[in-house]
Amino acid sequence: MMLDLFENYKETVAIAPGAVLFKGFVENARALLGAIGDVTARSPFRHMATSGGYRMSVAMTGCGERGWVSDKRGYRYDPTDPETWCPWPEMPAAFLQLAKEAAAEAGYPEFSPDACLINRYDIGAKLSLHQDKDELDLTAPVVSVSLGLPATFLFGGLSRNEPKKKLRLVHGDVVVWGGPSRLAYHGVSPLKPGLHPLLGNIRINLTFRKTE
Ligand code: MD3
Ligand code: FE
Repeated sequence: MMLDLFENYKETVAIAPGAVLFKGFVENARALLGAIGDVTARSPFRHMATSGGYRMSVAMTGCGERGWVSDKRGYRYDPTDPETWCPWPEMPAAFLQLAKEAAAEAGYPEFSPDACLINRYDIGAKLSLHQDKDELDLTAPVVSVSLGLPATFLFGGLSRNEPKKKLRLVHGDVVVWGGPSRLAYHGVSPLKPGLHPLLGNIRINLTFRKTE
């Protein structure tokens, strides 16, 4: 049937200088979901507090050498999960392979992430406009992987008030954020209700980083 052609539709879209979107890049979402299950069995999702003391609507966990931690003391990468007092779970091989493949395709063949932040969006969860600048090596890109329900992603410039582009990120999309886009302000609009065949009523985003 002709529709089979669209089953794993792939396309590369340049979104901004240094930022490239690979639509349909994820080929085995089930393997990623299994790996997410392994990680969250040891370091469960939790709602961290912002430095201002607010509960984040996005639930987070992580894996790899370090995890991103937020509390009243501020934001940082920590080798210990503050909830379990244990090291973060090891980065699953399927995670590392996907992140390296996408980075290489975008022109970063040396990219070797030491941390993966896992964000879970329930309906209504959002991520306010921010920059990712807690990593020491800002020449390394960030690789992001979208799974589950679609999200409206906001993408601005190097200062908070520059005009923002809206981008719809759907299940299977992978974005490599490098070069001038690495320090761009970005955020995610409140997740709209829906039901994804594999993930149900959530969105999961993986972000791979080189933190040191
Ligand atoms: C652009 N996550 O975890 S992914 C984050 O969908 C974060 O969960 C969002 O922003 C999410 O920090 C957005 C896209 C993304 C991730 C990191 C970036 C875009 C980025 C870092 C620099 C520039
Ligand atoms: Fe971010």
